[in-house]
Amino acid sequence: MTYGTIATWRMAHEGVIKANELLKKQGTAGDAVEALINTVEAYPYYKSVGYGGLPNEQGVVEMDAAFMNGDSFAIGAVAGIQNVKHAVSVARSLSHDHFNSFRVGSGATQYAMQNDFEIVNMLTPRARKIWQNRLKEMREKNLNPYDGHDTVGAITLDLQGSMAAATSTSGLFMKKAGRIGDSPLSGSGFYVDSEVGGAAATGLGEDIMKGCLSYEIVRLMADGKTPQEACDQAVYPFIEKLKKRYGKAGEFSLVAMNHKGEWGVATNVEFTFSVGNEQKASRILMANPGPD
Ligand code: SD4
Repeated sequence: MTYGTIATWRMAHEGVIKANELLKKQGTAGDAVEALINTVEAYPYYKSVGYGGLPNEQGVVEMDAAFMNGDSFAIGAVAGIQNVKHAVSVARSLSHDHFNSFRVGSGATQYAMQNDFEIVNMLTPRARKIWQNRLKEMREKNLNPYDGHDTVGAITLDLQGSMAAATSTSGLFMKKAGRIGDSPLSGSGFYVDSEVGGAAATGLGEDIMKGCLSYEIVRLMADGKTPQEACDQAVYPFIEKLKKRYGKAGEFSLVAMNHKGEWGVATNVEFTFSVGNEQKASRILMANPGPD
């Protein structure tokens, strides 16, 4: 038995180190993935996740997050949640309920308040400044409002052979109020089955959800593909299909890990990610855009 972690973007690096420490000491995949995402959520300088995340066009930080247990398939998710420091922990807590396990907007925030999750104003002075500057720039230059967006998505494997997946994001900067991306959607933003493996996504949610790409990667791994083969076969043909039928495709980056700790990545942008395992607590790697 081995353990391992893979997570999207450079911002996950410190969280991957933390997850790896837990996994090494027999921690569970669920605890490790939550600790990883919490680390990213708490860091105010990451502009697309948790505290310090950039707001919607009205200046409100609305976050999406999810948690999945690869043994039981239990899923918890929140979308458009406000004023909650650790959206992924709320999602994990919801995953213990059979009913009402995906909550949006005020219902999600209410649940967090009733269950003593940390409530804070998520709009930091820095994020407010960036939002104000962007509003001004948009007025002056007639720009597309959307600019900059990333999700932390992670898969963990523990020494007992259990796996977990989780995501957290403030979504698209300058999104419309109530807009929700792929990150809280099972099968699109994330999926994990401990007997097979898991996958998680970052990129343009509106396009990622058209292909249910996280589920597709896990399905291909179940068919015997390596994580890299599964990523290649799920992601690149779908991007081509989208371009052909829809005329364009947004940004896609997916990471995957199987139940043996092997991993794979597919992306159509320059993409950094972090991998941890028994050999090394965390390695930051870069993937270049794949087949065009
Ligand atoms: C979303 N997938 O809300 C997220 C944002 C993201 O890189 O990951 N961008 O659509």
